[in-house]
Amino acid sequence: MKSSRAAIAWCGLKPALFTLLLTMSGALLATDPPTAKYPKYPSETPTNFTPATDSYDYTRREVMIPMRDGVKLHTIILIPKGAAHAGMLLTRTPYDAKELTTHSPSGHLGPMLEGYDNATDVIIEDGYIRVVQDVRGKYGSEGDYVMNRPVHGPQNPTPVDDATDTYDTIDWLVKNVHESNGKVGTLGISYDGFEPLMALVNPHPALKVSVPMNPMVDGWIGDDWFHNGAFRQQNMSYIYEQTASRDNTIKWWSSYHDEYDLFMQAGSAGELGRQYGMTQLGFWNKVLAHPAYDAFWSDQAVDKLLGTLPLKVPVMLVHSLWDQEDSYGALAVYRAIKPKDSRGDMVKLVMGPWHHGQEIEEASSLGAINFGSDTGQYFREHILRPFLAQYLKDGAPRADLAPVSAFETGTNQWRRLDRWPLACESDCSTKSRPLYLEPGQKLGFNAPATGAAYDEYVSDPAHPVPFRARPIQPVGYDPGQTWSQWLVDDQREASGRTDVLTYTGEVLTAPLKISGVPEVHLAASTSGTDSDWVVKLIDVYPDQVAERPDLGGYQLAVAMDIFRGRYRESFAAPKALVANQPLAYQFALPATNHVFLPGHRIMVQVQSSWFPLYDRNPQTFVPSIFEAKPTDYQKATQRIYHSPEQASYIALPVVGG
Ligand code: PG9
Repeated sequence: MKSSRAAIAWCGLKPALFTLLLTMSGALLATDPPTAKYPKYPSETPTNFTPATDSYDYTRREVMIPMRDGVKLHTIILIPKGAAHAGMLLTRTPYDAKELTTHSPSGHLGPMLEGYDNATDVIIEDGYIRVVQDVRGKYGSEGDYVMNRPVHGPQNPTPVDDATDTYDTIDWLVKNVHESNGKVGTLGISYDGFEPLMALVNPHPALKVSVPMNPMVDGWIGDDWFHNGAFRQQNMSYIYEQTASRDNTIKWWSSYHDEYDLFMQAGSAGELGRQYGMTQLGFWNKVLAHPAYDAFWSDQAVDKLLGTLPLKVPVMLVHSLWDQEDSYGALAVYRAIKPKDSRGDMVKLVMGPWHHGQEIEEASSLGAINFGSDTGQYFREHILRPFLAQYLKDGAPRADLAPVSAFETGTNQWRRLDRWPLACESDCSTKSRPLYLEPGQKLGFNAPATGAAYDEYVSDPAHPVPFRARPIQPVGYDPGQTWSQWLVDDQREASGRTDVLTYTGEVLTAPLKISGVPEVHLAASTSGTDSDWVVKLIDVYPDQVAERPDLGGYQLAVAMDIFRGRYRESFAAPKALVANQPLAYQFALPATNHVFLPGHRIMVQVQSSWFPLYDRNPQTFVPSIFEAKPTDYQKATQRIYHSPEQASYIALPVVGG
């Protein structure tokens, strides 16, 4: 220690600087690393490994395609060996192009593609060149990620969006993939279904067909983020993982087996977001800043956007009748663009008895419900395949498809329809018939004449109604997870609760067919100043079903949704409810194409929470429910009226009624 002090004095240096110099010099004079004295033991991993792919039945190219602003997008191109003049099928995705094209690594293209977002049988059978691209800002692509990037305009000041990126990608593909015939189709599910819609905005001339399946269209009205203003808080994990990192390596976590407990302990969704540090995430902050349907959401509504544009590319919209994620988008776009189809063959609609995206999977059943045939395989082979071929395969015939191919649940039959919701092969009428809630918790087509004016229940935010049986699983598709089936869960779980009103009709003696959008008309009051209303239209199976004992008395929801009361006058301008005053609420349920069979009953359930999928309504009006405080959450007495003066009913789209 003394000598070092002398050394410091001699150098006239400050001690810290002296120590630093000593350390650095030591590093420079250091002997070889310790391993140098060991014998050489070469790594068994080469610096570069080149896969031997001569036996493969496809070639794989990974390219970085430059966009007009210079950003390059990671694109995987899978070309069947010997392909010539082949059509190209493009999917753009925020879910990892590499993962979507290596589901089961193989020398055969089929196993590589078998999995999410590939209609593999169609791709292989018709020899398409498969192109899958990471969207801007995700995984292998450069650039900045913006959730469902709005098109250039009030919500996006840059000159680039998913429409321009699709255009530039197609332009590069037709110039650089010489095995192709210069024709490109685009298809995809969910977010990947949003992309084929973006492709329709100023489409590239080489884009010959677009197949948006279960597309994200309006995140506030009825797709992934809100339904009629009620926030789908279980999707917070998706927002977290999708935006916390470019490659989704920052994973959500939970310290609860039951998601009901996770969300209850937090109180509000805003508080849970704070617990998870989500205010670091741009999209989450935008959600917090826009709880109502303001321009942030309405400017991004893809159906509204496409409704202002000319229709230049044939489109097949694919909708799932039990879509647990995007039950709104496909039909909203259909309503917006069908009127533009002057030729009558540019817009096709397909509706199947599927969960979100089940059309590319085995689909002979969903949960406990069987459909008598593999409806997914039927769709791919007899609807999707000929439709794509007509536009992408040189010399292919015109597809023999009806404007609408709709599976009729209940009877389990595919129907060829001229338009939606006209629900017959012939020109039969679809007439709206009011199905009234009646005293004694009955249901019928006759307006209530006498009896009690209302039924009531207590809605307690401390004990919200679970949207399915607990323990509640997270949103997800991992083995053992049944998120995709929750819309067909047996609703008996709820019908026995005192905070759920259940109205049941008589046993049907003849089939009753509905085809279209059931519309809720509630006369309801709350002792609070805000309230959610959940309405379910249910097919009740006979008390005993000989061939399926497990379906005895099953309560199968054919359409159900939630409406946040503060928006009853305006989605953009929430307003406190007048306590204890019967008020009118009107909202659409998801589309149906269903036959209630003889021996079945119709049921309607009404409740005021659907937890934890949707955040709780404090039932006290606050500026933003994201910021509700524990003391804001108050019990409320809810009344559903069914008097001649204050009738509640569902306008059913009855066919041939
Ligand atoms: N529509 C699906 C989704 C989006 C956002 C949250 C959760 C699910 C999807 O793109 O898979």
